[in-house]
Amino acid sequence: MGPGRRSHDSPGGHHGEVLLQHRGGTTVADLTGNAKFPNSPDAVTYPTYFELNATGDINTAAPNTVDNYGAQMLGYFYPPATGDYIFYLASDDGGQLWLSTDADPANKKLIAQEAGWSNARSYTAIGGGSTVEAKDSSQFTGTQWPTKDPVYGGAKITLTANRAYYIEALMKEGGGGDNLSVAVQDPNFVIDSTKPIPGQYLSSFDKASGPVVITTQPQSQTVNQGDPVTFTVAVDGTPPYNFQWMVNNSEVQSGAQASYNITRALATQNNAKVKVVVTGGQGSPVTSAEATLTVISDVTPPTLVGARGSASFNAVTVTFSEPLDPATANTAANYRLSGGLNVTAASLSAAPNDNTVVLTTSRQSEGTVLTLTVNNVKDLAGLTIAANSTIDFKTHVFATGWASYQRWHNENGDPGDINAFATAIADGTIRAPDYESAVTQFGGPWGRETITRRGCSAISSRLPMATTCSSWDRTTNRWST
Ligand SMILES: [Ca+2]
Ligand SMILES: [Ca+2]
Ligand SMILES: [Ca+2]
Repeated sequence: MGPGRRSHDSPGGHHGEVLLQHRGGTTVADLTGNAKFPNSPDAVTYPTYFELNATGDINTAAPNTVDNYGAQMLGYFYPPATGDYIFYLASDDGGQLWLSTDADPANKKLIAQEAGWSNARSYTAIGGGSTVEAKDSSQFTGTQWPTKDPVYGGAKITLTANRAYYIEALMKEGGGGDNLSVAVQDPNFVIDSTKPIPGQYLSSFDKASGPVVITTQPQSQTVNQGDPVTFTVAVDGTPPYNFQWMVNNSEVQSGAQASYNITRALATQNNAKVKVVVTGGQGSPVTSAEATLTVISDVTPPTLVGARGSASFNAVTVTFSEPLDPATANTAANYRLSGGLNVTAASLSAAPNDNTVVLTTSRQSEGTVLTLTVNNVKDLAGLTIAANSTIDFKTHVFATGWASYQRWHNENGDPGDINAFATAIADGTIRAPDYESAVTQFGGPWGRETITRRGCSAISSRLPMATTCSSWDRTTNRWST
């Protein structure tokens, strides 16, 4: 992070922040050791005071947001007067506060830390695992600041009025509550030290102070029908920014997002005009140039890609080459199975997995090759699969020595969330699992999922592992369904 990115000529009133979304750990080392750190954040925002996930009202502390992420807040602090300053850190979980002896990040010194967790804006108390002293720059004995406070044993931080000092706070959240904020006590008690530092004493790290300007215009793009497309703008000037995206002069998205994503381009969106009106912290709103979206029409009918049976012997998961029209995909009569089996229901998975259909069938025999024949199923462009398209697959078999293992994830990809499993089994609907494997003993890393009722019915093993699984049939050595 070289000094070339900064612009600290004057207080812009705002502070830059990067947010890194990743899993595992509660210490700052878990954040700084991540491959995305520091140059590939998942999100960047510009709160107007020194608090992560700021509500926008400095009188209201930030709420808990999510789990398993880390954050870095960085920018410049402008002291209102020359004299001694005390900085306070609060975070959940582990956090660090760094201040440079000047505007150069290379001269930053660790001046406070949170070893455990604290409630939001809890600058003079702790939650657990840390000490009040370590969160106070004047009392933190591990300080790297060159001048020590003779009374309290921490740092004696003497700053010069209106000069830019690089400041950086880091936080790593595991689970439960999450927050990060920094407060300051100034020599004349002008700033409220019980709240985060207001934006008027801060400026952002990577943006120049001044009226908003567009540095990169949205570009015209050509995509195939059904494909995603994203329009992006780059701006400079005093944050924060609001981006009002417009398609054919209609407002489609407003907020902090510098990009506008269309998950599936429609044929009717061919030749659409996309632009964005950007409002910054200073100056008048600026309107971008217009970009044109060109959509190439879909002329390819869907095809069969794969089919597989299930451990419950009453379902077949069918994969197609592209997303399908729900009406035709959900019609059971469009699917035919060999071997005298009936298809009683067809269920198209939700987007973005809507190229997958789960069929409910009459009882399948073990280890049998079946042929699935499909007719009348259409893609989103209305093109119909070739008549009597077929695919073969082999049904599951019971085998000793291992158990099939299936996992359902929540929408964040977190397999530890029991709610994802509850959703997967709700009302007896069969949703394709996010992960499947085989295990040699009962109970994997996500044991909560494998010991519940649905997990049992998905097990195809003769291992003696019944505990909560009352449906184990000792005569047939099968889980009854
Ligand atoms: Ca949390
Ligand atoms: Ca936490
Ligand atoms: Ca197609």
